[in-house]
Amino acid sequence: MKYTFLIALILVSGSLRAQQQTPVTPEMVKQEFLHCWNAYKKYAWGHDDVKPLTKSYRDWHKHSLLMTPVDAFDTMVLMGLKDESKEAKELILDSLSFDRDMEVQSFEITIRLLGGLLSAYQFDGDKRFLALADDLGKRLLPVYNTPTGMPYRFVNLQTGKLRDSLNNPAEIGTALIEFGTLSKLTGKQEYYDKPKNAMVQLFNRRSKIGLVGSTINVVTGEWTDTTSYIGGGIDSYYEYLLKSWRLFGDPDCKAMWDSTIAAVNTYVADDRGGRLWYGEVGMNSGVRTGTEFGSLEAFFPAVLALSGDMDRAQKLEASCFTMWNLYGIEPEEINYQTMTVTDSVYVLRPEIIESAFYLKHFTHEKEYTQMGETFYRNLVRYCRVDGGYARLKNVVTREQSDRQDSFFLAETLKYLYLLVSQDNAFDFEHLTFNTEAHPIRRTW
Ligand code: DMJ
Repeated sequence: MKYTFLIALILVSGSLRAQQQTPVTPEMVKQEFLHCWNAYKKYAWGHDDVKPLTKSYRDWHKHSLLMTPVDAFDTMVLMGLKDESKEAKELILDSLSFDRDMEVQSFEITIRLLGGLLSAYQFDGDKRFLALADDLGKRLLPVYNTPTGMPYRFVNLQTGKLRDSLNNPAEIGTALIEFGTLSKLTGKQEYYDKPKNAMVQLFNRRSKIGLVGSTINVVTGEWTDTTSYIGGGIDSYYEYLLKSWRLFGDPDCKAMWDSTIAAVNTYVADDRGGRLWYGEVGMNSGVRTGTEFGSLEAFFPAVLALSGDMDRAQKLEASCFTMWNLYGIEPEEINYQTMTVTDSVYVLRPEIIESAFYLKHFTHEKEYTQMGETFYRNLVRYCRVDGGYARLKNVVTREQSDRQDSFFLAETLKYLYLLVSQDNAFDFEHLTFNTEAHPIRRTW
């Protein structure tokens, strides 16, 4: 009896080890995507998101805007999931309407839906995707009607009523990839000019040392929070300066990026004991006010790599991976001075995986595929449930919560799939990903 137990134990631990060493394949990631899509179909069809624990659904507004199908469509195309992309396409074209009397957050709708519809159009060729994008663009455009040209945060899709003049750089400066593409595809110049002007207006309000703060009043143009950093609330402003140059070849964007990144690397970067981090500083003084860094900041190695700064990109991704490994899955935020967790949730974010994908693309180093294997295994282990993938309320206790954002299918699984795929599986050079991982091709 004793021996049988011992042998069983040896066999189980042997097979566990073998399992751990099995390479993670693109097919394995595809199966996880299908697991989520099938849960959406079963429990949330026609709604925005599936709720993975209660196996129900969540809508952002009083009418669904099909967040998950629109956000996930191009991932299906990239994964070669023909049946699934066909059913998502039918659902979108049959039932998505923006003629709704409801207020939406312009930033979220732009990156997820406008970006998703434009890449769907470019991949699929069906003009109805472009017509939907054009209709949405027209309804969002009133946000730019402010004295400064920087947008309000919320707009009613039917009435054009605006709300919330206190905005942040990310929500002000994250629209040119989507609206600029819409402009090129429809020939309507104002789609390019308004978001570009908003970026320029924001850049023009940088401090003497070249930094932006975190909250600005778009009516008066006054900063109401002068903390500068790279994380949520500013993050994709930096990303879009660089990527708009890459996608449109707009020299103003390149000049704004060059000056901004120099200031960020001078003041916000924090090299401590051989590790690179980016914390918080005052935008006017450059004096350090905080040493917090988190899962949103983990997008920065990708941007640094795309700009050609491989040294900082690799160093920063190594720091991000240390953060991930503190508890086997990354917390929302840590204090990198004390290496303690300051916000313990994990909301299925993609950024660290996105950065590993960019680094693997540029360096071809195995280290990044190996990181991908760790990400895959920990995600499956801690977040996978019958109804899809659940957020973690706490990365230390691993307690789950009932939400799966559409970016898990649009970004997290897409970047993971690309990370474990062959280097040449994807035409990286001719595509620019928006901040929600929707790949846009320069066809104009
Ligand atoms: C996504 O919606 C986008 O990547 C955005 O830029 C930041 N937050 C989420 C993912 O974490």
